[in-house]
Amino acid sequence: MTDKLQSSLIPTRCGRQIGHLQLNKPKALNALDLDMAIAMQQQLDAWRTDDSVLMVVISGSGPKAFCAGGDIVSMYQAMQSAANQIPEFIAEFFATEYRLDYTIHTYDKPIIAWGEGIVMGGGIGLLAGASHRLLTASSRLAMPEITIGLYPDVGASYFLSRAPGQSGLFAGLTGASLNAADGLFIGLGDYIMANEFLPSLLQALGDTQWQDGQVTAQLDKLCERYQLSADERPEAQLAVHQHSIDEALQGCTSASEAVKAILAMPSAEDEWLSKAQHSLSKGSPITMHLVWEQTRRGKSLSLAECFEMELIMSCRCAESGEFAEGVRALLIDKDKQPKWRFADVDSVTEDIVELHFTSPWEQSPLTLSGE
Ligand code: QUE
Repeated sequence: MTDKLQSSLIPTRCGRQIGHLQLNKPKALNALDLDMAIAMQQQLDAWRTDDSVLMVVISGSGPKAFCAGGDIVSMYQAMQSAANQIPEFIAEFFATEYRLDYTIHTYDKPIIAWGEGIVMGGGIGLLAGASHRLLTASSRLAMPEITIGLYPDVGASYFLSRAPGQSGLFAGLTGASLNAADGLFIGLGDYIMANEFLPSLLQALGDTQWQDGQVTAQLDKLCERYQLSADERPEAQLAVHQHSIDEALQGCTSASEAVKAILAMPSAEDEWLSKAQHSLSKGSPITMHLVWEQTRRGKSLSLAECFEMELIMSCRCAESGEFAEGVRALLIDKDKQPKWRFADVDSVTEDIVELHFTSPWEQSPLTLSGE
């Protein structure tokens, strides 16, 4: 086990235990690297068959972030040393990450995800599949990959395509920042708690007399009891824009139309919408097409099929150079002036988009649908 992932067992009054996994790289906002993902998978696999473990809690170290995403700096280095190829490290990282996310979605014991602070990209992947997703007043959820020439992965093809109305397409295209109320609205959260409530929650979990066959019902009750009341919750931003988002995007038949429709929404004195439009306007034109296409295709795919599709898409983004250029501009050189491969959404050709959905392998490194 790596010290970047802390694993502990909390005793309960009934003699059983609660597994606690803590992402422990607070200076990097707990960004998930390959070692951490492997360690999490191993621990979840072990606890799955351990009858003494009732449930699992996943949290991040410190109040600032649950998890800000994947370790894109390591991925950048791998892409640098293998231009125009799919680096082995990239395929391994994404396959490991998506298998872990899928394990969380399909785990047969409750998993509590403590989504305090920043939850972006890969952090959303750890949150989305948990059975009890706790957000707080400080939660900031986003799928901002359009900024780095990637696209919303970690199962977003599944959950964004099933979000209310056109909100999933909007969130994926703009990387919009969502608070806890928005998180509940879009289906990425279940309860809103007070900031820094985690130690009290762990205490309450240990103090509970858990009954066989009643654990989930007892846990639901406990979360309900401690959630913030309606007047203590942050104000929803996405929900108040829902009508105009749906109106703008309804009837769009292409990525190009969708992008133009969002950019044409009136946003004077609307800071949230202006910011979302700005991120979209600076984002990767290839990503715009990928988001359109993944939310279209994702609707009729199973969760396992979405992860398998995303592994192909992510590896193609690494191969094309678009992903490396986005990371370079944001985190390496920090010039924030990415030189995207295409000038605008209309210049991206159909065959380029299609390539992102075409497997480079005879046999995929990730097969979940047959399991
Ligand atoms: C868009 C993104 C990511 C991002 C910033 C964006 C992302 C990601 C990180 C990140 C943050 C902190 C770290 C780190 C990575 O930032 O996916 O290693 O320490 O992982 O605008 O998609």
